[in-house]
Amino acid sequence: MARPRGYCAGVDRAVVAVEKALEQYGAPIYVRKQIVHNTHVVKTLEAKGAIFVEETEEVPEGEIVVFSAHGVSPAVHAEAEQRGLRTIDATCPLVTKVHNEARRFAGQDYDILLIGHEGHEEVEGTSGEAPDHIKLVDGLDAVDRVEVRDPSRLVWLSQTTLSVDETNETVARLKKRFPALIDPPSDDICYATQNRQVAVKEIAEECELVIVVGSDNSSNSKRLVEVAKDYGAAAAYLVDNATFIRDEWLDGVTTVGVTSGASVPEELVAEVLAWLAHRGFGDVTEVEPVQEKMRFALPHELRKDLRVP
Ligand code: 0CH
Ligand code: SF4
Repeated sequence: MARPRGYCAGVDRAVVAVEKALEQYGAPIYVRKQIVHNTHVVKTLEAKGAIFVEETEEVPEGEIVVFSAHGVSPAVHAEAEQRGLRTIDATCPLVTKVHNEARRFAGQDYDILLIGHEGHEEVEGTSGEAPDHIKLVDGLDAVDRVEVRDPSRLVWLSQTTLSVDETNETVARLKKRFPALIDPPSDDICYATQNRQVAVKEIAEECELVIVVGSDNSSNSKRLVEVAKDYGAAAAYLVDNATFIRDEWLDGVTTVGVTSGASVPEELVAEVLAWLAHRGFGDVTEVEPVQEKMRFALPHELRKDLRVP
């Protein structure tokens, strides 16, 4: 077992924000996009009265809408205001930090090379802060294609949930092409993404199989599968829950590694452990190379209304 794994502070805050909003204001509470990229979390909140929508235009006027942990562009805030919606912004503070960096550098007329995955909600939100200044760099191959206005006034920023190693490679290649490229003031790949990668690296080499619990659309969970393979796991698979594990994956295996993405509730990991124990893999050791203690306060729009904040 790799530790840290599972919920990060930003996911915990976002999920609790929806739960508290349901308790405080009553159902329905609308949520724009999946609050975090986890099927089980979304289904559980739906059962409690949350309604997930793709865009704010689907939310009836005057209702409450929660923005997901991945963040939204200023245009989405403006649309919500225009429609008279009450908003609770569950954007992780570490995503907001990247938005602030983007605004600041764009204000100084830098072009910003944003390393991230095309179409990912976080990238759409961050890009929306300064669409004229931000160019997306999606992977190593995109480095040679990106066009900038002035190569002497360039900074790179990134999505918070990328592979640290792959991003370092992309930055190295960008710097070859643009020697004046400057680094962000602090890491954009967040502490939780980094720590989960450090922990899976520690166990990967000893494992013939690594099971990563997480949903298909979860960037940070998918990166854990890649990192496990890069660091010596013979095989690594992403599973939404224990029912997706196949018996044949255990053929010839003596040691299994288990971890989970930042949007994954621990109960899903417990079910995977039970599945493994049932098949003779009941002797569990936890490896914890980094200790995590981060916590974030709930969104202020909600805190002010809570009787016991
Ligand atoms: O890893 P991604 O960004 O796809 O999102 P997730 O699985 O919901 O994990 C939480 C990260 C939220 C924003 O950084
Ligand atoms: Fe925040 Fe990082 Fe968690 Fe994303 S993965 S919600 S940036 S702490």
